[in-house]
Amino acid sequence: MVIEIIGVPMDLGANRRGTDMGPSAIRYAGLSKALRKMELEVIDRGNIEIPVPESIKTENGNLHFLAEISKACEKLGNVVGGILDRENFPLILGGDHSIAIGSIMGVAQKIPDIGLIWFDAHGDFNTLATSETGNIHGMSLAAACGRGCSELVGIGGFAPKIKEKKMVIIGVRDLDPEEKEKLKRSQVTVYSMKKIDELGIAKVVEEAIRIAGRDGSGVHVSFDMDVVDPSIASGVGTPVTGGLNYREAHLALELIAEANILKSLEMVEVNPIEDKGGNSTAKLAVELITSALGKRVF
Ligand code: HAR
Ligand code: MN
Ligand code: MN
Repeated sequence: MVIEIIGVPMDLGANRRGTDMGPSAIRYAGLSKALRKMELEVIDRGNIEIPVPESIKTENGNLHFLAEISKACEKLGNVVGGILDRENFPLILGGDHSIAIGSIMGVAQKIPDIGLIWFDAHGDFNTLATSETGNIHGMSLAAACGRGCSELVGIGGFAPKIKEKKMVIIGVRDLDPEEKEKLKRSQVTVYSMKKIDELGIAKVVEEAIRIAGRDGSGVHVSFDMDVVDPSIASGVGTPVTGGLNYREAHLALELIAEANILKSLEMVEVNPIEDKGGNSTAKLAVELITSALGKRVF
């Protein structure tokens, strides 16, 4: 399998700087080397060009940096589509989670009926009407469902990108009040941390694979590093206590690898500025990527 890496140094969708350095941090943590050690072929396509926030003069008041994010997502979607056309595997490095709109555009364009497994402490199910921040990284899953403003929803010229019935969120523990209600009324399947505590991560992921992977069209995994507990992943933009532990995070991705359903993967929200342990969050991201791509101890 040939892995094509594409970095998206995006922080326009979040309220603090730093996730723009995520792709560098993950590369610096030894990503290519780790993948080549697994005998995977790796092509690094570099980064999508993203404007620096301080250089943007007129900013959309309600949806922060809407025009710039839409444009970047469209570009990313086309790059991801190209990787799939070459029958290679897209590995997308974020960047804040707004980039998922672009990743999903690219995958859904090439693989109709793709499923989605979304690991996150958050729901990212806001729209302008419900968001308390105006930050687009809190709206990207909703946009992929066809919910929200037309600029985001219509990226790539089609909507919804994926059917809600084939979307699963794992690890949620921080939802805004209206976001929660909207998510409850949707057809997205949500496994909160409470559910993981009750059922165990293996059972939850097994169910997620069944739901997102039904009809055999494969899944895209969008992995927000803040799903992992901040005690081992401090370098994220919006940490929330009570997340996945080290083995739960690995096992989730190991089970997905074993199921042979993974069509593309993105790792987002690594913010090395916030990291309390050197570059430990990016290092964990590299390890988790190897698990998702099939690294086996035995
Ligand atoms: N729900 C909040 C908002 O809409 C927090 C956004 C989430 N932050 C993320 N995304 N890292 O998962 O602004
Ligand atoms: Mn997120
Ligand atoms: Mn999050």
